[in-house]
This record gives sequence, structure tokens and C-alpha cells, in this order.
Amino acid sequence: MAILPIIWAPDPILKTRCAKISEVDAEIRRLMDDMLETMYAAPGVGLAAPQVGVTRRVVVVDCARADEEPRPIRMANPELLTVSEDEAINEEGCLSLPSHYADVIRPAGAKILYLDETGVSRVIKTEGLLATCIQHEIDHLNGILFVDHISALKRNMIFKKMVKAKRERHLESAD
Ligand code: GNR
Ligand code: NI
Repeated sequence: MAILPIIWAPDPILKTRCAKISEVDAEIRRLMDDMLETMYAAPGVGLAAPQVGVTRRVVVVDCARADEEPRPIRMANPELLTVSEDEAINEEGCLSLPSHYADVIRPAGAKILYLDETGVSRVIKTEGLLATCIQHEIDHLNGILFVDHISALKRNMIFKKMVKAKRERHLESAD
């Protein structure tokens, strides 16, 4: 397994609509495992393939609490089948926008269809953090970031700070 570098916004890769997986093969399973290792190291509760530079529809999540056993979920081609009518406001963060947080309104629950790591089609009913997290990850596969759900003013403030943070990260790696 390997820890992969995480792409920071703004970056055109994070705005790309990702391609469907035609078959969950060994290469995709390897990508899922590397993404999980990268996510746990960050640490984060979810990660989408475009965040590690791969524009394909692959997502990993683990929303288990710290006092629970890990519950990794590997997904290819995740889709929202249905969403609940009731909404929830949650403070979201993103590994591609480090140290920026904002309240986002989304459906509180969702039924998700995906292919697991063996290529078997599964449906899960989600609520709470898992529902929020999977919707955030599916957004990534469609080139959408959580800041696209907030005001343009707040979004532009965050992007300006990210441009500066990226410049400083590049200067660091240069010396
Ligand atoms: O680690 C993460 N935490 C988080 C918190 C609230 C809503 C969504 C998330 S996902 C994020 C990791 C990430 O950037 N996934 O794409
Ligand atoms: Ni994210």
C-alpha cells in the first residue's frame, strides 16, 4: 500500500467529471487500498479518487467513531438512488481545502448504489455523518467541492487563502 499526495484546490483535476469504472479489477482494488491508507494517514473520513489525481469514479469512506472498530467502505460508481426530504446542516471540511470549514445543507439521509471491491452491486441506506460524507464524495466525482454549496463571497475568500497556501507549500518543497 502507499500514501498518495493529495491535490489542493484550486486545481482543474478537482473540477473534472470522473469516468465510470467498467470493471472492478486488481488495479482498482489497489487504488482503493492506497486511498484508504492515504485517508487514514491524513486523517479524514472519506476520500475521492480525483483528490489523488485519478479522475475515475472511486470513493472510500470510514465514518466509525474513534472508540469503534474501523469500518472501511470501498465504492466504485457510487450513485444517489434516493435522498430524504429532510435536510441536515453539517460543518464540512475537505482534505483538498485543508483547515477550511463551512456549514453545508444536504439531504439528511440517502440510499446509495455502488459496486463493492469484488464488483458486487450493493445498496446501503445512510444517515448522519455517513450520508453527508458519501454525498460529499459523490460531489467530488462530479467536479464539485463543498464550497460550491456556500456563498460565492465565502468561497472566493477560501480560494484566495488556498492560492496563498499552495504558493507557500511550493516554496517549502523548493528549499
Ligand atoms: O475528512 C473529511 N471530513 C468531512 C467532514 C464533514 C463532511 C465531509 C467530510 S469528507 C472529508 C475528507 C474529504 O475531503 N473527502 O473528500
Ligand atoms: Ni473532500
